[in-house]
Amino acid sequence: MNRTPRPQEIPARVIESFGRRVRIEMPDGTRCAAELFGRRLSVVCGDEVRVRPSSRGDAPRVVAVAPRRTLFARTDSRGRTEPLAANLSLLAVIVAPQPTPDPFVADRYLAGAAYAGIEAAVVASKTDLPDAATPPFVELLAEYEQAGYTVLRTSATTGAGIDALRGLLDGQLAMLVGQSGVGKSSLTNLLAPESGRLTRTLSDATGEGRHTTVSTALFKVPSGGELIDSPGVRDYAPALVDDATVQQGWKEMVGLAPQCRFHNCLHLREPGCAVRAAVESGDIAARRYESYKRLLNIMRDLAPEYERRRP
Ligand SMILES: Nc1nc2c(ncn2[C@@H]2O[C@H](COP(=O)(O)OP(=O)(O)OP(=O)(O)O)[C@@H](O)[C@H]2O)c(=O)[nH]1
Ligand SMILES: [Mg+2]
Ligand SMILES: [Zn+2]
Repeated sequence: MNRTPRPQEIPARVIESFGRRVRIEMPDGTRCAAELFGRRLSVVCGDEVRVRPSSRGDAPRVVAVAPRRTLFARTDSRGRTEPLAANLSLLAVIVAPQPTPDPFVADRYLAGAAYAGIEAAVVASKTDLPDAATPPFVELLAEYEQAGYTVLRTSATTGAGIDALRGLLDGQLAMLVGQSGVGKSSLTNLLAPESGRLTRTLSDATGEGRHTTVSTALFKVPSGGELIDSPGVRDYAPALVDDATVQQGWKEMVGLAPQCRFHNCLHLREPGCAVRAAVESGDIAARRYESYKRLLNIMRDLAPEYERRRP
């Protein structure tokens, strides 16, 4: 019998994902579209996979996913977890003076990274804009520094801070996240010139983002490291965690919690709370504390949604 041998499975990496559409990179560096084998297989950008090479010209098939070192996800409005990227080591939360920043989105991204065991940093973009020097934005960045996060100030237009950003990304698999229009793709094009990401070119009178980027895609940074550009969001909620874990997403609270009178203090109305004392003395920014309470409420609201949907 003259049977064609079954083609061998080879390792590859998912470098772009858009729903169930994926692109992969083969060990020899070639990149192509791939199909997912089986309905239950779910992969995201950054996944290490095994593929069955194409035969007769059809697309290679992803047949298996390697265990993930980290999985960054979000919760949708129905309490379901949606994976966004795999194997990240760093989440770069981009905040810009325009469009109008929503600090709660940035806070929740920082929290989501912590819950997933991923380092996080704040990257201010568009520092060339006059609004970057006005109080709301300056204070926002100061809050993150006070909380203990690395804060870089950059501009894709002038190139300011880009070397520092390269330094931050070196050796990392980092994803750039943030509201639509903050300049994620502009930074990606600067850091990884091969990427050729589409950025919004027309001036937008409202200053609101327009969701230019639709896919999540990974690129090598020639100076070291890799980055993933992702679609901008209006909102973000981390994958569900229990009440006691929510505070882990606030760097400035983690060190203080052991000083609370009750070991299971949620820093709400409990007596002898070290976190609330720090808020009162100004050591913890009041806005950050409000943001913590908001996420605690969001998690409590979303959990029943999820429970209700369970079979
Ligand atoms: N002044 C100034 N404008 C910038 C800078 N970086 C980006 N922009 C502008 O901001 C707009 C949005 O930039 P994008 O890079 O498309 O933003 P994005 O975060 O990728 O947006 P989404 O893909 O929709 O999430 C574009 O009009 C850019 O030209 C900057 O450093 N300074
Ligand atoms: Mg973009
Ligand atoms: Zn407390």
